[in-house]
Amino acid sequence: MTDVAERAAAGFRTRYGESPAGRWAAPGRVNLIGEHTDYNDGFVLPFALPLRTVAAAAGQDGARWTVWSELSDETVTFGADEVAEPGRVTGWGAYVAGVVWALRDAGHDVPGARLAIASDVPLGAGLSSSAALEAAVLTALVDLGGLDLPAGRQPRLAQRAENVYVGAPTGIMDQSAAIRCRDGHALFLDCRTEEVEHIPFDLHAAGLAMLVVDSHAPHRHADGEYAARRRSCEAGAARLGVPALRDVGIDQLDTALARLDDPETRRRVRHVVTEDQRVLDTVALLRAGRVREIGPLLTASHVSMRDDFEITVPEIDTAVEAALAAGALGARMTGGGFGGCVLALVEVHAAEAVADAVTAAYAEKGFPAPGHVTVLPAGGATRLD
Ligand code: GAF
Repeated sequence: MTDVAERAAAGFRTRYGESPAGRWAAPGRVNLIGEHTDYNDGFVLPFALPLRTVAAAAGQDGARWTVWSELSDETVTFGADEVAEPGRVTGWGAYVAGVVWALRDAGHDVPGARLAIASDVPLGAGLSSSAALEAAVLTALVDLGGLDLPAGRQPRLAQRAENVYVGAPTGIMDQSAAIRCRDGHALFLDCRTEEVEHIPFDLHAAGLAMLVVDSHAPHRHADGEYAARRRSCEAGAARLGVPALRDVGIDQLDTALARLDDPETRRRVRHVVTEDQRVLDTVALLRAGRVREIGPLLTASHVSMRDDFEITVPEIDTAVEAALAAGALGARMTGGGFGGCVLALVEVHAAEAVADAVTAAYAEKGFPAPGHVTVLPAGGATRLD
């Protein structure tokens, strides 16, 4: 297939009869570790994928936005009325309208624009295609309008587009990854302060590879279950009298759990508190250059998601178990859960064998074949030309 940036430019030329003023790219992400910790004010450690969404764009007069996407080969047009309040544009166009709405709501004078979108980030695989779209559009509009919005403030705005305009109650991880990640590094993000540290993550030098297995599991009730997990965490924090579960340290966990009568809330709290600690432990190992030692933390994260947070599904657990049995150093589901992808940290020479073992385990259980790819950490949103 043609390069994604070329497809965006070609789409722009076909749709609008001229060349774009520029092209902006933003990546999908995987989360190395730190799941469902972002909306608990905790820690996450995602890295950007070399799969990107590209917006080819140019200004147009007035408060008018026209967006074509190669995915549906549809054009969506909206104006000031549709971005006056959330929810007026629906479907994929809502992510674009949401960005315009959030910028205007924050007081920015958003330029009218024509956009053409192309993407290599698969939809529905838990690789954050929505944040990639938001980030590509946001950076395009910021540049076209010369808006005063530094990269550090962009994720919160893109998150508002998703939370308020689209109506999905996500945390800030995905938008931060799409905007702030750096090539060759994982992004250590404190979701309360939004401080970041770029942690070198040189798999190649360590003789390792990161295998991403797409479970191809249908997302079963993912939206409702995500919101339910969020409510449980908030209930747990309220019961413990802290602003967020991030405020419960690992050394206070046992005392905190003893104060919670509801076993389900106890399990949810235990996941978040231990997961925050696993992020900190992973960061410490990576800072010390001990990359292969993070494997057990990845696997422990998976067990916690499976048993305490209860967000895995049979296809995902099968992939993790098969990867570990075939020699992966660690494996875990990545992303919001109920489907999506599994990460397996493997020796470079073992990547194919581990992928084959997962495929064989799927066949044995009668699941549709999984997809797989090995990835290296890539950079965040950027202007291409
Ligand atoms: C989804 C959300 F969008 C993120 O904010 C995060 O909560 C993640 O699930 C779970 O870690 O990707």
